[in-house]
Amino acid sequence: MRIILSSPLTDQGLYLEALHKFCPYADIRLWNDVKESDWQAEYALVWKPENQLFLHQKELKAIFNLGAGIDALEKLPDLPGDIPLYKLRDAGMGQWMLEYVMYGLVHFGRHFDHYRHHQQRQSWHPEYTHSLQQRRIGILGLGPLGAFVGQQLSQLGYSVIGWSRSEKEGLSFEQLNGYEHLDGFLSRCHFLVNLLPAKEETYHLLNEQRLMRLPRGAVVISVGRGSVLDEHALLVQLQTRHLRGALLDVFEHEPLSKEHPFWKQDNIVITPHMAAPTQHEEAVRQILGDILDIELGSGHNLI
Ligand code: OXD
Repeated sequence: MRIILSSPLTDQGLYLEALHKFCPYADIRLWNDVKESDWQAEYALVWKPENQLFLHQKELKAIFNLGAGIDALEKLPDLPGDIPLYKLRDAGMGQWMLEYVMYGLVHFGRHFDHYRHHQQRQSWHPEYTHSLQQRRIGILGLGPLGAFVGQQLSQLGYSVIGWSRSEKEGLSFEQLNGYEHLDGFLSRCHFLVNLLPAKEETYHLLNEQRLMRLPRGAVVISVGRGSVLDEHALLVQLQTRHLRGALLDVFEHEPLSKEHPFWKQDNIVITPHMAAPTQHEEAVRQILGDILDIELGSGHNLI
């Protein structure tokens, strides 16, 4: 089996290590090492690769995106449209995402941001709060990660509601589907977790009018793609205190520029797109399983 790997912005050595461990007989090469040659791969494992790769590699049977979001890959002009494209589904990222979301719930839900300010003023000041289980957590986007986070939270006893365009099967929590139910969904979320991908139809989906639908004092946790949120509208809702706070891991433009007003907004917590890093071994395991399915003629996990 011939595999080409191109993930120039990450540690490719970790993928190589996992590939050699689980697939010792495969011929695995880095794009940089073969781009001047005629060597052709059957499978490409990529994360933000050069467009050139797809002009050179003409025998690919499938392309694997080494992440959950395929927005960067889809922007490449020469990404072949006729070769199956796979993305990472959970591959170990779900647990990381869950922990990140739980941090946001506790940080704002239990007023840790206030205590930080109290500490700076040496002020002993316990604050009344609702139990987190009395608040509703809305999961916007029920792909593999959204479904995982929602299921886990609901099993822990939290009140969870999900929204996606079309109905997802096998979920044990309430879901609303379709744009006609989006406003109703938002109006019930004390915590809104954005796990939507970047697509034309999700661009600025959370605009001013929709953010206003959230109950007063709601918290936004954004971990899907930044372009889903109209950042200016979010800032206004946070400044007017219609929204209680936001934990943001993804932004419309990354890295977030030094001038961006989010940095100085006291009720925003910023993290640098680290909520759910790809787990190399789990990712490689999932991909090799998919390759086996393809080789056996039962590949079915297309996007
Ligand atoms: C992903 C990401 O899409 O890291 O997996 O954002």
